[in-house]
Amino acid sequence: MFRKVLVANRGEIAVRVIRACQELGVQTVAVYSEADRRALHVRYADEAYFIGPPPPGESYLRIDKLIDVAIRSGADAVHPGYGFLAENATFARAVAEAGLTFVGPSPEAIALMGDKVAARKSAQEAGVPVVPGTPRSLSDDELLAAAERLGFPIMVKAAAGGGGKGMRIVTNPAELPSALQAARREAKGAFGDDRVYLEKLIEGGRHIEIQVLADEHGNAIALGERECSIQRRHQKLLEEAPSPFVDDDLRQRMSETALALVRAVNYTNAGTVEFLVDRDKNFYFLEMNTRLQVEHPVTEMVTGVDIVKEQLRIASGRRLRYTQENIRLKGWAMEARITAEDPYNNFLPSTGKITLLQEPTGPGVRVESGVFEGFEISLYYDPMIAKVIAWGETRGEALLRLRRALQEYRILGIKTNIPFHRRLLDNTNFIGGVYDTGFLENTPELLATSARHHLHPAAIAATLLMHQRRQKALVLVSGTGDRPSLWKIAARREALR
Ligand code: MV4
Repeated sequence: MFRKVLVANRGEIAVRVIRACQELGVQTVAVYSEADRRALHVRYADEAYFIGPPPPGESYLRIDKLIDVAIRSGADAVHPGYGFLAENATFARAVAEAGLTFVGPSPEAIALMGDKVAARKSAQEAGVPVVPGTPRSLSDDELLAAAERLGFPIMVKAAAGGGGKGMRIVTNPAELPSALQAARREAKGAFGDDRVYLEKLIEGGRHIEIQVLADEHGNAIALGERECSIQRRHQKLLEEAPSPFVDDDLRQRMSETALALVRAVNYTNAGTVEFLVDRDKNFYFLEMNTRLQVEHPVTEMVTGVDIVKEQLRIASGRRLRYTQENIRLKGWAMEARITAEDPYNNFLPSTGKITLLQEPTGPGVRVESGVFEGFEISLYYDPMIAKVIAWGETRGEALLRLRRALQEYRILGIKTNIPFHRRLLDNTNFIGGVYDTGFLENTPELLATSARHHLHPAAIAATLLMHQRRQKALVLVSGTGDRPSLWKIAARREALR
């Protein structure tokens, strides 16, 4: 195992990686910008080094400074967390060239999966279903012809993109030229690469991803799926594992498909294969994320696998400690991403000093936080300040625990999206597991500022119990306030699709 690991990140994920190192007896080195002098990751690490001004381009994204600190501190490995340089092949290569180990996949795998057109091709060659689309980067004229063949609506995507950046939906041929121009401009600005490709638009799909782990000895396992359809402008807000939509057969097929891709590209370490799943349970490869993901805890809670420790073990050359047969899903987990954003003002980022903070705890509740009372939230970094993850034996118990935890959460000084999450957890379609990637857009009442009431926990529990027994989607007609006598539960006619 490594002696000392440099954590090239900040916030809750830096804290998460430091904790894993501590449990393995590995020393930790934090880096921090001017804005993070008092940050939690600096306090928890064994050593901390100042790397520059608050803008990421002058600190957390400075490969030269990070490598310099790694060498000066005597670290033998670097963990990138997520975001920043986590999927930067140049950084992974620079770490290796400095004689250190990058805790993640090879630079080649990062580069291959970072090129979305090349990733699509690899997937196709491995027998992984992809959305019908263009096979390589084409000129605008070729794209126009290809679009006619594919049929509308289509999606324009950036070859260097991912995560929804540079994406455009086009519903008819007349819109295509301007959409191509806009997508190319956006892609050029964001990635320095204006190549785009087309895919047929899959409507009403769910965003479901498979977590994988692969060691450097040819062993690879899948840790089940995460349901990530609750998103706003390609930012995930809440994730759960397993997915309410996925049955054992679909899970097995998606897992085997994800592992086929892992083997085909000689992928190592932790990774995530993203799929779009349509109403008929057809699934299509979207992209592969070559990093530890924000939502990894829900998988940890239902599998019992510590993904970050496993990353460190794999990077140090050890064999996987699990075979596929060892992986059993137990219970349910749900994660709410807590952001310093005002849900009632278009999710405007909120800044300022946290003047009071009481984080939730208790049975089945895990909080991954990067903040403390007195910490100043700035505009320099991602607004996500913490994640609350609830585990339960059933989906209902996980949901009720998350609800209870968000009720306990006290945070003053900044605005957060906690009230939004509390509404979401009271939405009957969400409670029934009936949602797709269009859910937030199609459910404007989640953002209403009018007075609101909360459902009674027992009403939710009853809804879920009925749902579970009958395998039907149930809709809670009423059941608000503290008067259980008001419950009325109506069975929806159609089975949960
Ligand atoms: C799609 C799609 C539908 N059809 N591609 C979004 C992020 C990136 N990983 C790929 N994404 C999507 N690609 C085709 N051909 C739907 C999404 C998508 C999405 C689209 C609009 C609004 C929310 C979304 C959430 C997840 C995925």
